[in-house]
Amino acid sequence: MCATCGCGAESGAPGHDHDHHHDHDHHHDRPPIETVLLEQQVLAKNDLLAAGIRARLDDGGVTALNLMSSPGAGKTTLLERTIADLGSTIPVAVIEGDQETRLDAERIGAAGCPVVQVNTGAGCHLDAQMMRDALAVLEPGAGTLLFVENVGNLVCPALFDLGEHAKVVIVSTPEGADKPLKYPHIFAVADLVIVNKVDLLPYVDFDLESCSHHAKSVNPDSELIALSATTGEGLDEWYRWIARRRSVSR
Ligand SMILES: Nc1nc2c(ncn2[C@@H]2O[C@H](COP(=O)(O)OP(=O)(O)OP(=O)(O)O)[C@@H](O)[C@H]2O)c(=O)[nH]1
Ligand SMILES: [Mg+2]
Repeated sequence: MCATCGCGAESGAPGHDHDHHHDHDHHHDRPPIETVLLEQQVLAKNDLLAAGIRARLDDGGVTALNLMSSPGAGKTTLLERTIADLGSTIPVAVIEGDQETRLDAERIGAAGCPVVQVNTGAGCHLDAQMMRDALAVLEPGAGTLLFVENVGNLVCPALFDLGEHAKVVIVSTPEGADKPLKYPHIFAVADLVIVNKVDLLPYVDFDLESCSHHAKSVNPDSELIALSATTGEGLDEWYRWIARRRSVSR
């Protein structure tokens, strides 16, 4: 199991090289403190790499947004819709993170957008090294709005800075309004919480006000937008939020 995020990935698993040169715990005589220090080192190394990526994106005039959610909350659907609506006026590019397959990259490519797929194997999140490798292939030009679709998971992606300018957490109405309370770490680092699938509100037990209240209780600075990536309801507010982020990072 990966000691950094506890995700179950083996040390050295494809896409999950956290520099695991340690042996694991009780089989050896190492004091537990060493594991803690190693975790700190892995995250510190990631943060350093991420800071370099952010500086290069700033220099290149690229605004990067990291989309995170549980599997199936609607990240790719929202991206397809956003590319269709903004792609003719803004250069958009996407880095797709999934454990396996190129399915999401194919959907984004079909929407007419440059895309790189990163497969993390047993890993449960993207990290700054993967982001750097993907950027070397993608080479986004000045003014690009770069979306990163993280691996579907509300836990580990919270830990890893990718050098993005903002983190967006999507929760969809069938998942329940309690998600900010149950997965507080990811909501604590979110700049924006999107409640997706509001078209299903008549059919599911989801209280938008409680979700908003829970999100604010975990992170008073986060904003919240309710929308439907399929019907288009609420998308205008999402596009206004993107425009504000682009003007801030420029
Ligand atoms: N009713 C409804 N369904 C939606 C909406 N957005 C996405 N879906 C559906 O939800 C399912 C999952 O959507 P995806 O966009 O693939 O979700 P994802 O977050 O990218 O999933 P992973 O990449 O596997 O983590 C698909 O069947 C979508 O059609 C929405 O606003 N309303
Ligand atoms: Mg997806």
